[in-house]
Amino acid sequence: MMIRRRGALGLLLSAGAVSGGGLLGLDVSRGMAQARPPETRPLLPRPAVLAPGAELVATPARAAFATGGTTFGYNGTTPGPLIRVRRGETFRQTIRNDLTEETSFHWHGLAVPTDMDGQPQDALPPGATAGIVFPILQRAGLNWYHPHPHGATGRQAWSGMAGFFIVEDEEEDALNLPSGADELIFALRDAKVDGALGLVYEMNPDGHEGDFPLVNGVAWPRTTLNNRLVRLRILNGANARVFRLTSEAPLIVIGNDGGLIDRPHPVDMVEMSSGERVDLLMDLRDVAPGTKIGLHCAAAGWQLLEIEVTAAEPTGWKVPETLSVIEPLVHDGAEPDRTFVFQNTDRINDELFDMTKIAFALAPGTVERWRFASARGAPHPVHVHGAHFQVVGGQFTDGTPRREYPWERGWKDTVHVRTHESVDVLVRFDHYEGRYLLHCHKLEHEDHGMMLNFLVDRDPVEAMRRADLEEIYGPICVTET
Ligand SMILES: [Cu+2]
Repeated sequence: MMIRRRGALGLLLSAGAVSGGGLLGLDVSRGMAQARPPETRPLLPRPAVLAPGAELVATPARAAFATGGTTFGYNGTTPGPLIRVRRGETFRQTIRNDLTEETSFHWHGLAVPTDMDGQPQDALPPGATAGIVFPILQRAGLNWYHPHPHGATGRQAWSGMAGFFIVEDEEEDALNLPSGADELIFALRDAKVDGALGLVYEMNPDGHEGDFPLVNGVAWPRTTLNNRLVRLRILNGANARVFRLTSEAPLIVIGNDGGLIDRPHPVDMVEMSSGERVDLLMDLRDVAPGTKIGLHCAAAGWQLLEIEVTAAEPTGWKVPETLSVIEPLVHDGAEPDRTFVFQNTDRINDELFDMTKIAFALAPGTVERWRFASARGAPHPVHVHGAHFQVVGGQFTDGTPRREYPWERGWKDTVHVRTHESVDVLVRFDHYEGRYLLHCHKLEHEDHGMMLNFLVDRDPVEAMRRADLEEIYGPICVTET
C-alpha cells in the first residue's frame, strides 16, 4: 500500500514538473494521491466490539489513509470500539484520556443525566480517568460517542474520534432483521491530506470538508455482500459534509437516529447531514453474483463503497410491513413555543455560546413545538441533547412547505436544516432534569459558538432566576434540609 501511494505521488510530481511549479504546489497541497479510488480498493473493516470490562480510552490512533498529521481515536483505533447494550441494562464504563489535551466523551443520541453527558464543562484533562454509569432507558437504535470540548470538537472529531453505541431491544429482535455477515455498520466522513499524506485540518468557520471519502476510517474501501436483503447502519460522522446516498440496488429506509421508523420506505436517495444516522435495507436478491455495484454519494460524485455481490443461500426473510409503533407527540397549535434562528457560522438568536449562560428553561413531561430556522451559513444540522424529537413540518422563507423525508419519520436527535428553510419539531423531555445543549452539528459552527445551554426543571421560572444569579455571582451553594 505504502509503495503504491508513493508511486502515485511520484507520477504527480513528474506531471507537476512538466506543467510548472504552480501546479506542482497545488496538487501536492491537495493530497491528490487519495483523490481517486485506487485500482484495488482496501477492504472495509468491521468495527471491533469493546471487550466487557475494558476501559474506553481516548488515544492517538494510526489512520489507514494518512501517515502524518494528528490522528486520534479510541483504544488505538478509528473509529473506536463498538459498544452494544440492551434496553433496561445499566451501562457502566471507565473512560480515560490518554491524549495530551483535554477531551470529553459525549454519548450522542443517548438519554443520560447531565453529569454523564460529556458536555464542554465535563472535559477530562490529560491522564484523567472517570466512571460513567447510566441506565439504558431508550429503544433500540444506532447511537455514537464522540468528543465535545468547546472550541476543539471539530479538530478532535476530524482526527478520527468517533465510535458506535448500539442499543438493542425486544421490539427490534422480533423483526429478525439481517445480521452477522448481512449487516454492515459504518461511519462516513471525509478527509484531506497534504503531499506527505499528513491529515490536514483547517478551522474553516464555514465547515471543514475533505476531498476524499472515508468509510470506517478507510479511504475508498470495498466489501462483499450476499445476494440477500442486507442491513446498512450508517453514521454521518463528517464535520460538515452532507452525503446523498444512492445505489444501483434498491434502498429501503427502516430507521434513523431514534431507531426504527413506523414502516419501510423505499427511496432513490437518502440525504444525511453531520451527526445523523440512517438504517437501510439494500435489496441484493436480484443482483447476479459476481456483479460489482456501489454505495455512492450523488452530491460529491463518489463511489463511497464498492460492493461485490456473492452467491448465498436465500434466507426467505421478507421486509416486514410494519416495523415499530411510534407514539406521536401531540401539541395544540401551529405556532412554535420557541424559535431558534441559526445565523451565519456562529450564532443562535444573536448569541454566541457561553458555557456559564442558560438560554431558557422548560418543564419535563410537556410537549413543546420548536422551530429551527436557518439564516445564512446553512445547512445547519441541529442537534438536541437530552431528548429525541419528531419532525412535524417546516417551510421555506417564501412559504413553500418543506418536503417530508422518509428518513425523518419517527424519532430524531439531529435534523438537517437547509438554506432558506425552517423545520418544526415536537419535543418532550421525559428522562432527567438538568442542563442540556442545543447546537449546530456542523462542528466548526459549534466550535465557533452556534450552541446554547438550556435547563429541564420542574420549576422553569425558579430555575431561570437561579441561573441568572449564578451567571452574575457564580455557583450558589444550596443546603438541603
Ligand atoms: Cu450550522
